Amino acid sequence: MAETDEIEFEEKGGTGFITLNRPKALNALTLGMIRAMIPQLEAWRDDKNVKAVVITGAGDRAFCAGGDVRAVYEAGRNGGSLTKEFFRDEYRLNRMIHVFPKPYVAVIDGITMGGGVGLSVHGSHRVATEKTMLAMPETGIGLFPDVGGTYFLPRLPGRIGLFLALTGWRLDAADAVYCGLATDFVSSEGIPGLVDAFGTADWAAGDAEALVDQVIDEAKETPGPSALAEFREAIDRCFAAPSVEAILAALDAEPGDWPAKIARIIRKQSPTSLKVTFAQIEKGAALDFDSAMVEEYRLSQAFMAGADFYEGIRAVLVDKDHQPKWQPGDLSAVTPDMIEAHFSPLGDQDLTFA
Ligand code: QUE
Repeated sequence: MAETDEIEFEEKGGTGFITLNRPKALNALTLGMIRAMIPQLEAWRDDKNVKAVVITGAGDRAFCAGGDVRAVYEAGRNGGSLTKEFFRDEYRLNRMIHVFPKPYVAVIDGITMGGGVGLSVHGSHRVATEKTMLAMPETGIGLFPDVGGTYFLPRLPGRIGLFLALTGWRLDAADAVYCGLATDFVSSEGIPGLVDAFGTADWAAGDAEALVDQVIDEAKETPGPSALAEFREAIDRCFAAPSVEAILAALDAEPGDWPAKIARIIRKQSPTSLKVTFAQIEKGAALDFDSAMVEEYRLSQAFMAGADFYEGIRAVLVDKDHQPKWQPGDLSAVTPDMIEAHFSPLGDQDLTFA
């Protein structure tokens, strides 16, 4: 039994079911949920009677809206240890999903942001629905796209990863499948049937991976055309520029309403977040998964020591005025030394994997 009712685990017919159970908070991920999920995944990994894991969110709005950044914000203001512990254990959980040896199916039937992407994208299967709204919006709260973003964003097609990272652009199911962030589309109405099918599957029939593919294939539909695909050429052109400033100049020079809208969005984000994120995604292309997570932990601790995360959470989640006053307020004031300092090793505080 888990010690928290914020997350539920159930084993049924060879499948381990995880339910994120904070529907009023859009299933935002708490340290307690992370700490309950890690040993449960270890147990299911080692239990030969468990053939696959399925993770869903309770309620009808969200898979998972992100990490419980409000609690991290409170800890950071009060000298609490959650600023260290939350990211450490969250990234360890992301890695555990990445190396999980059995099918891991995330049903992203609703809002899936930040930490929610980290609970889904590293698994073998991500099922999107018409309610899916997927984003990495961290530059808008003075943070950076973590939970493995260092690894998965540079590996998306073309320059889409950097585009998502700098803008926090919201993807629908068709966009998410187009990018590869989702693997399949099933209508929301078909989800209960899909989940039931995992609980009643005949795993004796053979290979678990093949059976999971077959269960999903029987439920899947086509998500329709991706709106993002239409802007792919402009994204690849503009986001290939060699700096955040150069990307903005390229967007300003591009004809049409869409590039202007994208430039407006980027100009609202934290300048520090933008420049560190640009460097993060560039460096991440060459990093293996574990090195990417070690680097992310360094970044998380640098952001906890800065100002913009607290201002971002204040503006977006506490006061909800959506008028953050970033420090510095201009891209030109964020120097190369300031950016590089975010990547400094933490010595005996560096992230390790037990
Ligand atoms: C960026 C984010 C998050 C966000 C909004 C952003 C995030 C997050 C939440 C969130 C939303 C609703 C809740 C909650 C948290 O919002 O990570 O507890 O009820 O968790 O712009 O990264």
